Amino acid sequence: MKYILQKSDPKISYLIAKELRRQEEGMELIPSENYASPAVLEALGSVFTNKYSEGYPGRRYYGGQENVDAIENLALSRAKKLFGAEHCNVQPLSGAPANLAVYSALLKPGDTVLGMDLSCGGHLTHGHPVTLPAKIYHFERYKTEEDGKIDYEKLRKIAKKVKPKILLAGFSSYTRKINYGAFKKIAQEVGAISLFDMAHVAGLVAGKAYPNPIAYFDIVTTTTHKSLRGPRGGMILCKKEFAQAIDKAVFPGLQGGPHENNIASKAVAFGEALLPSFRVYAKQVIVNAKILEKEFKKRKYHLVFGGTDSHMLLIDIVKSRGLTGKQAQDILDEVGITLNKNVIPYDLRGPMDPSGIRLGTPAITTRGMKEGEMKMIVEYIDRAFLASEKPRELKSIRKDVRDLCKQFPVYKKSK
Ligand code: DSN
Repeated sequence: MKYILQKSDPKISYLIAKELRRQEEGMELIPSENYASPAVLEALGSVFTNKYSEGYPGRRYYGGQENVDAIENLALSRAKKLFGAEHCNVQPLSGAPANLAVYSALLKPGDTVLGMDLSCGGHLTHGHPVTLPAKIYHFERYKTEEDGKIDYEKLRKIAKKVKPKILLAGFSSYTRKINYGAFKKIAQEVGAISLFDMAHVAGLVAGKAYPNPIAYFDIVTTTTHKSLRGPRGGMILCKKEFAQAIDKAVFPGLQGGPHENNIASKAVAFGEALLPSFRVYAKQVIVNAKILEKEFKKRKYHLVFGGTDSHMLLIDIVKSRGLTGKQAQDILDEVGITLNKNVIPYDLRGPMDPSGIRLGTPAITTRGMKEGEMKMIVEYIDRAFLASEKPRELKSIRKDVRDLCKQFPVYKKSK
């Protein structure tokens, strides 16, 4: 890639080049990360960043909107086609603002939301006490069982007891499929609005490799990066009856001028996700995750929730290798493998040094890695844990990782 910045701001240019090198030479296993295409990046860096466009297509507060409206309409129609949604809002700046917009559209302060506990795979924005929504609304939580499954009868009982206004499904470290039909039934039974946060699996849904939640939930939120491989951003899909409340909550409720450069970039990513090649990609993401599962199991690693149905694995690394999550993450950082420490259900350790590590396959699959490479990655990871006190061995694994990554260039191939 060529940077004009090289001359105008060499310090920033240097750091961008260094980050590009880190991404090219490192094995990216953080399950919420991916490599956006050069086309997605080009749209993101386009002149749409210069434009103010408060409002929605055809109803803006500033002039000069003919191109902005066309871009936003394209993003909306592509997103609706991709997921089969009745209504879409592409303006949320990211996943947290998208979820906050839904809460503020549908709830009064003090109203109850029933969502999954963070340690059992939920997400901070699903009502963790440290977040703003938790200070405004009342969050109740359901947990997973010892075997990693959700007990829907138990969930039904909790829902009947706490009478949520919103029944929330979705996760950031839960690795199993959930029963959409059961959620829908429970929501209907207790008169709740059903919400699914599909941020982690949106790309898999778009690629038809994972069940589509749209028909089951009143509202679906997502980020557009992660497995969907777009720019960093958020999106809300919903039934028509909620459209007006959602749109009002996003603007003017929570946000000002939408980031139309980001929306242009989302439109490009949705266009890419509509191509047949994206289906091949999404399928391979899951195939790769299943190979990781198999290889880790072969080496007697303890997989939380018993394994995976998606792109992501959660490993109890204390039980597996006697390391804490932070120790494991730090060792792998040394050899150029990036993943994240993560809490596990009923974790006795804190979030800064929990008992688990979380990893996934969206980014390495974008690079073109397949079954054979997955086996090598698990071998490198296991070797690194065994060699944690041996700097020379770690150095040699770092070289192996770099050599493998070099065979699967991300951006350099498009030179
Ligand atoms: N930070 C994201 C993740 O890693 O899952 C969720 O917001």
